[in-house]
Amino acid sequence: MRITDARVVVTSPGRNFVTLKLVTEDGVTGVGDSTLNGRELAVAAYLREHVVPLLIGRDAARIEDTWQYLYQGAYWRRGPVTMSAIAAVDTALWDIKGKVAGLPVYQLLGGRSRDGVTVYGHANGETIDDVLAEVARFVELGYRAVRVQSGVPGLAKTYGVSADRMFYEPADAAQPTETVWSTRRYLAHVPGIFARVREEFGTHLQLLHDVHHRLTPIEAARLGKSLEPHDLTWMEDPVPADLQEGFRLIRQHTTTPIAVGEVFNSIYDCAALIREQLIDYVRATVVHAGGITHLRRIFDLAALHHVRSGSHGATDLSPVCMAAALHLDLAIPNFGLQEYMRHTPETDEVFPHGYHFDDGYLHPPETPGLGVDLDEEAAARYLYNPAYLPVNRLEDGTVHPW
Ligand code: EZ4
Ligand code: CO
Repeated sequence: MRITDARVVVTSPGRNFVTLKLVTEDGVTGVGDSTLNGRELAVAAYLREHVVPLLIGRDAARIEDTWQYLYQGAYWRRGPVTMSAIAAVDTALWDIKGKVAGLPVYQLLGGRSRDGVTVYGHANGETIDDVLAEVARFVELGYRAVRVQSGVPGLAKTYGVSADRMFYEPADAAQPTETVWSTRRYLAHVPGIFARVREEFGTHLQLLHDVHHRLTPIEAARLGKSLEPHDLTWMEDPVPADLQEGFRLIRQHTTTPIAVGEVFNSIYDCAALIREQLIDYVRATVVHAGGITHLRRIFDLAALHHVRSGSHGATDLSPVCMAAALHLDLAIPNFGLQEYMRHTPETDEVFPHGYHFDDGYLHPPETPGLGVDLDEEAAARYLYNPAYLPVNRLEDGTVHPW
């Protein structure tokens, strides 16, 4: 079954997305997400100029072979642009295989290992009262796990705390917004927030916190220790994992579990972290880590070392990525949690999908393939709109050095 057409669609229904749609000679289609927040057009060009010409005429049934062909064949290995492009092809081929087999993709991955995929939502607020109200709202919606981010007194704007509660969007301007950071103010404030949240909501609710790579290892160790009484499910991205050995230092000092990996694009980004059991959750995703094929490889390595999955699922990961993630989450033995931020109605219109939220769980659809599509007519109505993530500076004006 040959691939006869491959279309790269850039659309901006509220935010930018890049999607690949493959078509086979017998008219079966498959979709894959390749959105790379703030660098979208680099991936679109990589696909259009360097991948699409290689796909036409290839056998759509050969998923692993195509992955190796694009990865080994590029010569230039890894990197977010390459791996997001390969991810889109891989995801679309799994979608096609499911449709041809008449099975949802999770069945091709070994079938379900659980009843539903536990997701966590984002409770953001400037003040403690805002935060408590937001956590309450997620609890009422049925969430079993909530990420808690708050404003920091003395800082004008904190990454992860949005003006628009329901559809949080950090890529907010055509020139990056500049924000000011203070580790002293942050470390002094965060533990008190979690003390209040635990007081109000008890011990059963799973709580998470995202540090967004802002600390050094010893500062992260101190934060982890100060959060131990509040029993977090994880402390996310305490330091950037460019320095994998930095996590050894954090581990020596705290039992607060650690999650990292939303910027990873390869198993080699986390091989040492996993083998040395320096983390508890790996947050790599279908779209940025080479598709279902490569992410499955990362999760299998993680399972050997008692590390769970905890995939990134912010709004810049399209419903195509979310659907693919849910099939994988449902099938693997070492699933931990899945991040879930609701998309806007405009995004949902462009990407009709059958996954649904119920009582704290997401469920992938039972339809063949991924159960998500790209409505190309609707997509054409939303033109690309340049938007960048903010740049962070210290109080003296230095660009945050890690
Ligand atoms: O910063 O998706 O855990 N979620 C996050 C997100 C990411 C954005 C980057 O594109 O940290 O808000
Ligand atoms: Co994060």
